[in-house]
Amino acid sequence: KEYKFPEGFWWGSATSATQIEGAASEDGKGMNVWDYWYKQVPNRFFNGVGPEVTSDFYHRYKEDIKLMKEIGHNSFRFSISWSRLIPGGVGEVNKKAVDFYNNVINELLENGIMPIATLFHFDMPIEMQHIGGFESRQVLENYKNYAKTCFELFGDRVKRWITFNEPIVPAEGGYLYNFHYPDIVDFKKAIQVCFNTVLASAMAINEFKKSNIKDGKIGIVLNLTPSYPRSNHPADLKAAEIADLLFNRSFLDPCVKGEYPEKLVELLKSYNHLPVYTEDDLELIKNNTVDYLGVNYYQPRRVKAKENMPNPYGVFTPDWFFDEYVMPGRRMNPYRGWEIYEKGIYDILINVRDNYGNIESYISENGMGVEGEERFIKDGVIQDDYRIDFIKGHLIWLHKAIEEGCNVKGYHLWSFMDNWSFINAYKNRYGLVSVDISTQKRTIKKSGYWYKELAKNNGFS
Ligand code: BGP
Repeated sequence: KEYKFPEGFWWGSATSATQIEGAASEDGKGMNVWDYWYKQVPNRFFNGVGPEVTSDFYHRYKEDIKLMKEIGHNSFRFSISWSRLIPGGVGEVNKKAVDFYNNVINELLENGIMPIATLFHFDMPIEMQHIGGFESRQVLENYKNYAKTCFELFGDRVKRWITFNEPIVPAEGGYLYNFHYPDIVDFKKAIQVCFNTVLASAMAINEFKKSNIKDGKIGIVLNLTPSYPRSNHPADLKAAEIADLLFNRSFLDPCVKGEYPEKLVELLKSYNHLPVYTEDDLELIKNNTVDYLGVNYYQPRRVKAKENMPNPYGVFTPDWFFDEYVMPGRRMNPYRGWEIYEKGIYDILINVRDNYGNIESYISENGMGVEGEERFIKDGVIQDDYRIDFIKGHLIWLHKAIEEGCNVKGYHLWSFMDNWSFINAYKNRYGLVSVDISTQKRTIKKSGYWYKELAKNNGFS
């Protein structure tokens, strides 16, 4: 069968500043939570490989953008580093950072690649985290001003903006499950941080509307994890519904529809865990929904009812409401450990079509992490057929969703090149282009050549 995609479909990839730029203490960049945390716990996740150099995009962006063009990209998502642009998070703009982002944007445009800029991809300036991060109203104001600065500086050329990448992840990682700084466990704070990031996103959107960017759109990128119940037993269904409310609808509803699901509000209220907010906050959220939605999809969530009553003296976390389970017969990515379930991408998009006004969307991340890819090198090229199969499998379902009327504009792979991961540094590789971190040499993988054909033919068969 031939899978053709709509004309003008965006074929590209996504990255983020901390994960590719390097130059973490060069040219006036301030410290962010990652630079700081790595110094505290260099071996906890990162195996002694920190964010100082990563894939050196800061110095090699020209060469990299040429490679993007070579492998057929017509669009590319990168993030602006707040701590590079405004060291310390507030105050003077760093001229060197402005030059760098101008160069990147201009280079992309000259190569016919549409830039999509993310304002925040997990990289809080450390000074801002030390005054409370997104728990603090002052930090929300500072984020808003940073966003405004970005629109003013780059909005004449960047027409696609993203307020946040996966905003739930810093809340989960930093306030519930110990994989981001500040590394605490506090469900109430996590909920407040979630609410405040939704609010911050609305504040940025409000600024965007006031700016004089013409023909621009602003959206958000959410990691949506369809929540599949083990069975149709009411207890399993309820568990899956709660997981969906907490992990998907807590962002999807306010960002797209401007309001929170009543069931979520009731649930949090009954546990005395509503965040602190004002009527004005709710108004602002209501009036500043996104123009489009980025969907990151890696794996589904398999949910069943709790088997054991949670310990009433234990710490209260979302795990009180459901258990995750291993679905018999599930397919795993053998090189990283996540379930592969391609239909998830279709289920997400049909849900967006039917329940979220079929808002314009695109797949902003999807990808396959692989440990030890060197073992697949033949004739100097990584023969990553598994990645090609992974992409194809998802594109077949994406194609079906589009055929059934879903308003999807593009597909971006995570990632353009191998990069530094927030939970395992360079262990798992995701790129279409490999990076040798000792020499910084780039080599296109087999998947990169395949992606080029995909983009050229606007589809595959
Ligand atoms: C997403 C993030 C990316 C990226 C990716 C891969 O959640 O938006 O920044 O890191 O996951 O995950 P990992 O690096 O943990 O394998």
